[in-house]
Amino acid sequence: MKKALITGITGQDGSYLSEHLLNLGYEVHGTIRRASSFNTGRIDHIIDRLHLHYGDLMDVTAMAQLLLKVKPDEIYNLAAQSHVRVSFDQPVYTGDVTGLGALRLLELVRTCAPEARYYQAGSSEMFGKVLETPQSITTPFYPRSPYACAKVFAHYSTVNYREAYGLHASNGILFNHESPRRGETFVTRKITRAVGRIRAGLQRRLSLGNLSAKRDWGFAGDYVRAMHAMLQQDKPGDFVIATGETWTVEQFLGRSFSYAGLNWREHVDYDARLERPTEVDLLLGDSRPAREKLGWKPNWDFYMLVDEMTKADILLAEREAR
Ligand code: NAP
Ligand code: F7E
Repeated sequence: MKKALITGITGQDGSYLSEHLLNLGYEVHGTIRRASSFNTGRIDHIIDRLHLHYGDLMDVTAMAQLLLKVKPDEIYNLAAQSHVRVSFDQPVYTGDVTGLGALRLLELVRTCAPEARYYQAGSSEMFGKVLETPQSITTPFYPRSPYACAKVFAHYSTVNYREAYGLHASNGILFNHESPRRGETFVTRKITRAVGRIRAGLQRRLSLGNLSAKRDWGFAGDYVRAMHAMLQQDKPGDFVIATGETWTVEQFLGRSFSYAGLNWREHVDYDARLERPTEVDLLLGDSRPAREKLGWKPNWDFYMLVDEMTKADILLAEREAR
C-alpha cells in the first residue's frame, strides 16, 4: 500500500486530495495545526481513515521526525498562507510559510526521504501582471503580491532541488479552483455564502472590491486528480492546470444571484478596502501539456461550479435559519 503525506490536509485541496488518494487505496497521512477551536471540518467525514499528525512548515524538527516516522512514498506540499489580500498585511509571515516553508520541506526530503516523490502547490498568481495570454508553462512570471513572490521562490526551489539532487519533485501551476469547501474569504465562496444567507433572510448586503478581475475558475475536486497524476510520471516536471476559460468576478456574481432568483445589483456594495495594492487583472491558462501527458481534463465547467456552490450554500443557510 502506497503512503502519502499531505501538508495542509485541513484545507480545501487537502480534503479533496485525501478523498482521491483513499479511493486509490493509499494510506493517507496529513499534518494538522493545533488551534483553539476545531479545524478539521473539511475532513471530519473521512477522519477515521486518515493518519493525522501535528506539524507545521515552520517547525523543522517536528517535520523531520514525521518524515522519518511515516516514510511516505509521495509528499504533497499544500500548506500555505494562501490568501493574496492577507499577504499584503502579513508579507514576511507569508514569505516564511509559503516560500521558505517549501524550501525547508525540500531540504528535509533531500536529507530524510530522498526517494519520496514531491508535489509543490504552485499558483497562477505567479503569472501576475501577465506577459502573455493564455499563460502556459513557458510564460515568464511577474508576481504581484507577497503571496505570489513566495510561490515563485517555492517554484524555483523545487526546480533547483530536482536538478541539483535528482529529487522526483514537480510543480503544479494551478489556476483558481473552488468548491463548496472553499474558504469563505475567497471571492467565490464569499459570494455564494452571501447568496444563501440573503435568500434565507440572514443577511442583507454584500461588500466586494474589484468586480472586473478575470479568473480561470475550475473545480477543486478535478484539480487534485492532476496533482496525483504528476507524481505518477516516470520523470518529474511542471504543469499548468486550468480550464481554458476566463470569467469576471461580476459574471460569477450575476450567475450565483440569478441561480437563487435574486438581482445582485440590489444587494452588493463597493468597498475600496477590499482592493489590493497591486491587482492581477486577467488569468487564463493553457493546460494542453497536462491534458496530453497526464490525460487530465476537468469535468466541471464554470456554470456547474457556480450552481453547485450556490446550491450548497443555499442549503447551508437554510439549516442555519432553522
Ligand atoms: P487553504 O484552504 O487555505 O488551505 C491551506 C492549508 O495550509 C490549511 O490546511 C492550513 O492549515 C495549512 N497551513 C497554513 N499555514 C501552515 C503552516 N505554517 N504549516 C502547516 N500547515 C499550514 O488552501 P487551498 O485552497 O486548499 O490550497 C492548497 C494549496 O494550493 C495552497 O498552497 C495554495 O496556496 C495553493 N493554491 C491554491 C489555489 C486555489 O485556487 N485554491 C490555486 C493555486 C495554488 P489550517 O487549516 O490549520 O489553517
Ligand atoms: O480573489 C477580487 C480580487 O481572493 C479573486 C487563492 O486561492 O487563487 C486565489 O487567489 C479576485 C481578485 O482569489 C473581493 O481582487 C473582489 O481579483 O478569490 P480571491 P485570488 O486572489 O485569485 C490563486 C490561484 C491562489 O493561488 C490563491 O491561493 O476577486 N475580489 N472583491 C475579491 N476577492 C476577495 N477575496 N474578497 C472580495 O471581497
